Amino acid sequence: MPMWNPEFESMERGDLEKLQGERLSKIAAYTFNKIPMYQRKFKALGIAPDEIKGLDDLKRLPFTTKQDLRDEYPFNNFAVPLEEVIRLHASSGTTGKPVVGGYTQNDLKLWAEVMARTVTSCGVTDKDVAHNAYGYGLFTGGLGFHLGFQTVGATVVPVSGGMTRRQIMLLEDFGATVMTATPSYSLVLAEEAAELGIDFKSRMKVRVGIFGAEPWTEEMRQEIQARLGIEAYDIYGLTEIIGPGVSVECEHHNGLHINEDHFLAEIIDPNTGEQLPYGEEGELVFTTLTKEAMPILRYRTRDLTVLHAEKCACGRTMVRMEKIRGRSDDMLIVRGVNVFPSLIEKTLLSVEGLEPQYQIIVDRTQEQLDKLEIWVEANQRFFEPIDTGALENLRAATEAHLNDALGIRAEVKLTGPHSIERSIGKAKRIVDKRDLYKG
Ligand code: DLL
Repeated sequence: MPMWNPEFESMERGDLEKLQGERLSKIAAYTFNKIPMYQRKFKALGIAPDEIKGLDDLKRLPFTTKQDLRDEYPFNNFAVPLEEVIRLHASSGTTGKPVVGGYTQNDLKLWAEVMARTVTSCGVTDKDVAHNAYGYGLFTGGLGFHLGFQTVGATVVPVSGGMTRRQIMLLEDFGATVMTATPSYSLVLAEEAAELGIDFKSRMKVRVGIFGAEPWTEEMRQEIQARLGIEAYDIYGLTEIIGPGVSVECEHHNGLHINEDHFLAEIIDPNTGEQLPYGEEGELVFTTLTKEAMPILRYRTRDLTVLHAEKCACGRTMVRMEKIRGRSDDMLIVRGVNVFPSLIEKTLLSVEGLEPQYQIIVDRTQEQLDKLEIWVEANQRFFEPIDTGALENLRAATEAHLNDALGIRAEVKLTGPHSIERSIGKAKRIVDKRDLYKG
């Protein structure tokens, strides 16, 4: 499969590291000179920007957290005056103030470049019709993909999220060959098609799906590929760094290549902040090397993964990150036991008779004990007519599987088709009612 920019995407690692080192020393000086927050951080650590000479000095630089950005809300962490900022985006943050992203003309050119690399990596060309169901608006998904498709010359359909029934019509009538959405919304589209009596696999021309913006397991990929009859690619990104375009899979699906000439990645131990070597799991941290409006040093994403630096069979030399394993702040602690939502998803998808629609509910009983409930939809066939015996067997089997996998007791509630709320963007899979009791 071709690359959009082989000069950089398959650069010798030695040359790449040299380039990264030069860019790092420039961006350290730039952030220090332009952003008061970084001036304070450098001073607190007792370092001067001219001490940052290359990649080896990365670990001396200060971290940036989401809270740091909130403290500078909305524009205090911008390195340029607002006249030079030509676009704003914001994260969907459900609590408190959102994180803002600002872009200069050059930042939008950079975004177009990394998104063109991204869609090319998934096999998209100017011959494709791209149905873009990521939300357009403050969320970076819609407009980020729009820029990428436009840059490679694909025919982009800026449908955004929602009006699912109409999307099915447009997917068919416009002959989309590529679709983009959150993985959970791709299943909503599949479900709506089925309800309309349309066999997605045979009626639609869609060949490729590019899915991200929320965690999804390998099992979920298999489920989506089987239901839609497409090849599904994982894409990762975040508002703080640029939006989508940070990393994406290639045709080998063995990790997501990071656009490392622009976004320098490291893995740290989330408890100590120490850098970890390639191959070890930890928190993903990014430094932007070329951004103008909102350069960021060592941003702590809270996303957990592993980096691999061996060259990929596709020819790209950029490091690969494994599929995100979870977020350090998403991990549930139930009765003192760590529970990863991704493990729940994996387990549920391995049980025949369940649908890929679930919600995890954590609550506290009167005895102050944590209670873990998993609501999951059972296949329609159990309800026409309702077969309570079979449902009870399925429930018990699911509970046994979960208890084995998690090591603690989870109560399973099987629900009927469509009973769990569908989302057009990021799915809300976890409801932690214990939050209600916090002061
Ligand atoms: O979700 C940007 C994006 C748009 C990525 C479209 C991919 C496609 P935010 O709204 O700022 O930005 O959310 C960023 O979402 O820190 C991860 O926790 C999560 N996330 C994003 N992509 C993935 C993925 C966009 N492929 C946060 N797998 C990140 C798992 C993901 N989690």
